[in-house]
Amino acid sequence: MSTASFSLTATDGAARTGVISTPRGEIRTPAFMPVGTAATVKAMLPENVRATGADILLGNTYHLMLRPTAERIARLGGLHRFMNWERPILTDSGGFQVMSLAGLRKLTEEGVSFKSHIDGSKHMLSPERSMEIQRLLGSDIVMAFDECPALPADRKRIEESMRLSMRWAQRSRDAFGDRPGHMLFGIMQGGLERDMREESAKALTAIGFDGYAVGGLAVGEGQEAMFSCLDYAPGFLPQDKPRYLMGVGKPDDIVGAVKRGIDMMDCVLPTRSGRTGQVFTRHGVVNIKNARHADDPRPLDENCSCPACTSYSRAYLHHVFRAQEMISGMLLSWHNLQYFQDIMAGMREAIAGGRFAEWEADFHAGRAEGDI
Ligand code: PRF
Ligand code: ZN
Repeated sequence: MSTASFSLTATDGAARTGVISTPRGEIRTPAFMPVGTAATVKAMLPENVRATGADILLGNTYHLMLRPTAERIARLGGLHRFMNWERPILTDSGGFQVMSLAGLRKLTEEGVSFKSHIDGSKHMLSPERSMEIQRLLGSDIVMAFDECPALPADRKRIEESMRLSMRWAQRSRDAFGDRPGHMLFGIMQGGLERDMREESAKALTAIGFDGYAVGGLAVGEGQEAMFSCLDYAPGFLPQDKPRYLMGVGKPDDIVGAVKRGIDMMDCVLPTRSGRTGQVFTRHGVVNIKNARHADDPRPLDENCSCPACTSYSRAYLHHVFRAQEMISGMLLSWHNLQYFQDIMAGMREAIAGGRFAEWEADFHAGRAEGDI
């Protein structure tokens, strides 16, 4: 019987590096998970996502239950085979996407009913239904079903929502059952209230999960407030289990989160920005649509190993973006994913060598604030 486990290999200050072992492969941490919402990392072939260094992708219960449905994916052999990605997949549980995307929602103790943003059809999600969908998909890392209030929110709203999420966490644990080789992660809530974060962490650790997410951040509070929360929140969680910061972030958010003890992250930023012409480089953000790139024969980033940088000029990337050619989204998504994975690899190596502070100083040096 194969199982999944986490082992820490080194720490440097609060930063950690380690490996999550699953039957579908190892996840080196700190890990960045590219987002494959609709059973595809947009504009990328799975083998090319792997080539950037990704060990794991994120999928979404909400989108897949609506289209093409979890039952259809199960009949077709599960999400891994369906999308041709045989390595680990983490799936989000759906509640967060219902709140941000669905029309007409109704929240009760039982769960949430809502109308599809695609065709207006009626659906419901509960802890039990979310666990069933994530099992049908064949997810390796299943997320508990939670509710995440937008910030700012008053203390009373944060408290009630967090306690509901903790009751749902227990129901998620009960419904998930015992599935060797698959992990179930709990999700901490509690907004920016320190005592709520502590209460949430205690509730989750009492239930017992294979990993713990910090939810409810990057929802409008700003980087400074998020970092203040991350100065204490990871410390409330068990040392020996992975910690996942959901939906984060920009390169400097990711570095600041790892510095504070986060092991895993996901964000649409590298792929979404790739499709809108925003490119992340070690010198700062490049907007490829800017006219000053039109005659520029230089690569985007001379130090990057991706095809956009090794085989094309800024002038070409500017041209195909302006002409709305499909290759534009492909090349820029690839570059951004490569850049994010290079940051993760750099941090893993620096933490292992006890050089995280030097690495971080290097990362911040030579980065411009605005567009470059
Ligand atoms: N909960 C879940 N998914 C999420 C979040 C959350 O709080 C966030 C918050 N940044 C992103 N994705 N289930
Ligand atoms: Zn590149």
